[in-house]
Amino acid sequence: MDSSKVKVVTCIAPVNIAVIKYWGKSDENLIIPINDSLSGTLSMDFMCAKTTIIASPELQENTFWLNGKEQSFNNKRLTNCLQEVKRLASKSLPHLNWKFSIKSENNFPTAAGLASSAAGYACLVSALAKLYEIEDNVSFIARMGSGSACRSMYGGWVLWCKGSSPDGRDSIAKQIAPASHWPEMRVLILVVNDERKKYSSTDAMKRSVETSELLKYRANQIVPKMTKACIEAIQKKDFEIFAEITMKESNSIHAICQDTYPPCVYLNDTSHTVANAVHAYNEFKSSNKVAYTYDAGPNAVLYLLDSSVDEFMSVINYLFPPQDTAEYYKGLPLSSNQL
Ligand code: 2P0
Repeated sequence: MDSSKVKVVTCIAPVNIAVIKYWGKSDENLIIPINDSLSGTLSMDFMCAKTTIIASPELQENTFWLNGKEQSFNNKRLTNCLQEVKRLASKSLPHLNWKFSIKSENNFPTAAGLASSAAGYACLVSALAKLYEIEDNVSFIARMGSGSACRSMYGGWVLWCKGSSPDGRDSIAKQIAPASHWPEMRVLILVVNDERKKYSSTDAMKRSVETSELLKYRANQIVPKMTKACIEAIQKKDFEIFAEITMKESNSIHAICQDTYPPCVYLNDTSHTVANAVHAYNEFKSSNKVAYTYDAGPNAVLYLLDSSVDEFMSVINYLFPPQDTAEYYKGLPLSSNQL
């Protein structure tokens, strides 16, 4: 291939783990959430998505490969992201209308409730923005690929404001504190099950919006207070309050999942054993030393400070001896990088 007729960009993007959860949309097409959410972005050294885009006038068609399997380009979310990125790009770019090949890979299980779509779309949109030389904040475009992806566009502690504009232009993510603000913070991921989840979070949250009366109360009454308190706890580095909010928030969305009809149950006995162990450990220590949170799957994500990692790991090893199916990634730090 003639090198003047080819453009290649590669990006990597991290996973984020919400402490205030996104659950429910007010606009399914634009992916506008019914509540704000707040997350920590993990360091890219451990779990990330990697995307390479090759653009050339010599390519005959657009192609998209995810983890070695070709995907259809006929996907509304992908088309929406592409359309928005191209709208922001300078019309004079010579490669604006070249065809391209996208290759994306995750170095961790895909669609197993480990935020793979967040890292995946954050990475794809960052790569497209780089390809088309866009400098603006493109978190609202990542959001159109997968809601939680907008939070993976920043490192550290990130707030996704639901916004109020009907076109979703102000439904964007912003960093509230870099990872360096709370460098002792660690995340422990206990992989209870790495199979694809039973119900996609997209379908499940739609069903919750349609059938759960509790969801309205959660979105309007609970989340605004929790979000404000959680931001304050992060700013003050108050782990006691941070942990309580994180666990209550996780319990809140799983209560909503139970209230959804028919219910979408993600947690299993192992998930409950881990949550019980966290409460027992915190009680033994007379303060919150560990916080659990669960997304759309049974895998436990634990937030804890560096000083608690070794001791709590020994509790986990006691409960789940290493030959058991539960695996863990030890004490992941947060990332401070902005993509
Ligand atoms: C979160 N989750 O805040 C919540 C908690 C799962 C449980 O964001 O439909 O894959 O693509 O916008 O982003 C998962 O939702 O859903 C998610 P779509 P997404 O992390």
